[in-house]
Amino acid sequence: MAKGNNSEYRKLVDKQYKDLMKHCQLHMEQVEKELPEPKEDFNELLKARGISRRDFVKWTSAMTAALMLPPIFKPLVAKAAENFSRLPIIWLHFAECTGCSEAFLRSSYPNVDDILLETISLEYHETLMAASGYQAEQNLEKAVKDFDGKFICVIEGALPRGLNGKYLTLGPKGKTGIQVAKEVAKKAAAVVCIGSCSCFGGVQAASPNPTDAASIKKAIGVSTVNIAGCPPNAVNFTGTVLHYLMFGALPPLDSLGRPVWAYGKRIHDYCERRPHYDASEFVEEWGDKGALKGWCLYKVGCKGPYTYANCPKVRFNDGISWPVMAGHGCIGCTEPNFWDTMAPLEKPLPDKTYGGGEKTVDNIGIALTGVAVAGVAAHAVASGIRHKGDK
Ligand code: FSX
Ligand code: SF4
Ligand code: F3S
Repeated sequence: MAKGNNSEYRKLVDKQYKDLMKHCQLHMEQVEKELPEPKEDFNELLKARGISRRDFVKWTSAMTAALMLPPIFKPLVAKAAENFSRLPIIWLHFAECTGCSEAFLRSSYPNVDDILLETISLEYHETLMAASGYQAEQNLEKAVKDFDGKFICVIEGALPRGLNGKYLTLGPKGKTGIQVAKEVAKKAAAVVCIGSCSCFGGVQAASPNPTDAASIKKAIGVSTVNIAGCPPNAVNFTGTVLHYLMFGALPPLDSLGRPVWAYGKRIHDYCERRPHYDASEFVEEWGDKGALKGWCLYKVGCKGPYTYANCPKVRFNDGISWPVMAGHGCIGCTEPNFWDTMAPLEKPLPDKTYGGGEKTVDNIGIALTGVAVAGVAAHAVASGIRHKGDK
């Protein structure tokens, strides 16, 4: 490209980022006017938990980059973190193991993401709240009414559709999960599914699926943002909420409703064992010489070549490790129907799956990338975000 064209292009991009920043600043001013005051001062909380200003600045840089924003957005990411606890959240549980909430709540020492999750304004969360029975139901009804059109509905767990939804009933009035999900979702600004059960059906929907369990989208017909994983990484949830707070819009999603910033690449593309895959150095059985040397786990069933997620980049347990680093192959837990489609979990998929075996792994990746990218939704507005007063 000619030099002149380059500088024109640069000017255009700079202008677009400046406009986006302006939009973001105006939106956050509105958030500060419209949403309740934060219950605790975020900066005080960081200090009390021993997180230095330097650590927070480091976290801000990492989160800005993870959200695919240029560094000029760092102060805005920091501001959104300060406002995190203003956003009202109603957190519903259906057919699941509660591993997702557990994964979010348990950490050996607090980092910034943990503190964000601790301060989150949970208007209703069945596992954590003290209320039960009628009182719990009243709390839910009140929260939906008070924050109509402004709250985020977070859902863990699939919805059983068999017996007219009666495999799963809740509360003293014996409402089905489907009824509760419909009532709450229609008043929410956005529905965020946490974990592969609510995103895609998960283990409940695995064959033979006796309760006819399904994802929230399939069961009640709403658009959902899918933070996939069994359990998912807390960072993928906090980043998505920060994006919403900053822009009043959800981040771009792939064809399966997963935020592209977190699920846009394959495990296989980021994996630290990848050089061994390329050199055909494989673990052949558990505990062999290759296992001791940290070779590729493809032949003992790693499904990293078929799986979209950022696990190698963000890792789990305060960034300490992730499944492949710990020595087991990825089981594909961020993909739909992985219990059925990725089985057997400790063997490579048969050659006919995706049209080929080991030799065609990279072609599979290219084909899957095509599918994911083709479905990237234009932007948040198209993702079903609703503001009060919108029709
Ligand atoms: Fe499912 Fe989450 Fe796996 Fe468990 O709530 S995604 S079974 S970790 O707990 O829903
Ligand atoms: Fe890593 Fe698995 Fe790919 Fe091997 S097959 S490089 S272990 S993701
Ligand atoms: Fe799941 Fe594979 Fe990550 S099993 S946690 S997507 S490494």
